[in-house]
Amino acid sequence: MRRRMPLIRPEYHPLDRIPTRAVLAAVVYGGGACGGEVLTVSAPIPQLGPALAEVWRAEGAVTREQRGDIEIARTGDVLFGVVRRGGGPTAEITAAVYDSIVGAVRSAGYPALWRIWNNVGGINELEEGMERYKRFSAGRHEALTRHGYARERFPAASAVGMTEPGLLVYFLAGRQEGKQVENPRQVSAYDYPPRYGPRSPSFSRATVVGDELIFVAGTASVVGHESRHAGSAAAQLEETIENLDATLAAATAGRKASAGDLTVVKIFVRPGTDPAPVEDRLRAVFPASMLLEADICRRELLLEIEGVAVLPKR
Ligand code: 3EB
Repeated sequence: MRRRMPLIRPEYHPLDRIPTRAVLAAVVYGGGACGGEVLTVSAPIPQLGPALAEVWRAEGAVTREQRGDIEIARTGDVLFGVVRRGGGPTAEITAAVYDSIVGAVRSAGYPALWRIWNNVGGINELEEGMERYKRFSAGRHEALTRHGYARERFPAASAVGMTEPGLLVYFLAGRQEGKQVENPRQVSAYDYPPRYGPRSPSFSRATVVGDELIFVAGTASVVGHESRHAGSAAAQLEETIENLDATLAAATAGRKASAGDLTVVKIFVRPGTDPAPVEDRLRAVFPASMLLEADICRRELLLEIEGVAVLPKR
């Protein structure tokens, strides 16, 4: 029995062997990407392990185009976009970037935002007395809600630092709506109290697309709305795995997916946190993962994990 190809399928490949056929786009972390046949995002986030590229495979002809400041590659079903902005007042540049994203996906006919990756330079630094992540959150909230993307339509997302200033955002959108999923162990990020910023973070814990693709947001050691296990990477890892399990269980009612079902797992470790004590556990749960070094949006969080589950079609 042949399994039908999902709308899109993410894979990791060694950096020097990125395929070019049936590829929508690729993301190279830590530098080394160059232009070419395939839309390739170079994300300035160092990898700690063997250099891998994230490759988004899709069937059908790929169209490449520019809409405003968004660079796009799309098939008939799925749109991958990327936008980069230098430094500037973070709330304002974030709102402008999100205005562009919404404008591009709507005008191209792929209005369903599935998954957004946000890389924010100096994410934990103060900008005029307020942490940059909070300013980013405010700008994102302002733009998304103004365009009618609110609460249940917020996409799964992640927001981590990068080694260059400014904002780098890449995303997947589609013609068909995804179903946003929350984690019963956590307060929805869009309901976080104001201590985490004047506007709560506008993202969902996961987006399920077509019953087979689950985009799991950046997940950390947060229970309710509070960070747990400050100072212990090992304890934060266990809490994070429980959160991934809970989100995947909620996303797959009855099918019982769990953290071990994730592919293209990215493990972000805060600079200065030694990954050695958690490496065995990471390898056991996430055998084919990418280990990266990046600031995470709350200072006390030492690691954050994300991934995509591709389930067999029913
Ligand atoms: C958390 O659970 C941890 O602002 O887009 C995770 C994933 C986190 C996405 C975002 C933030 C974001 O609140 C931080």
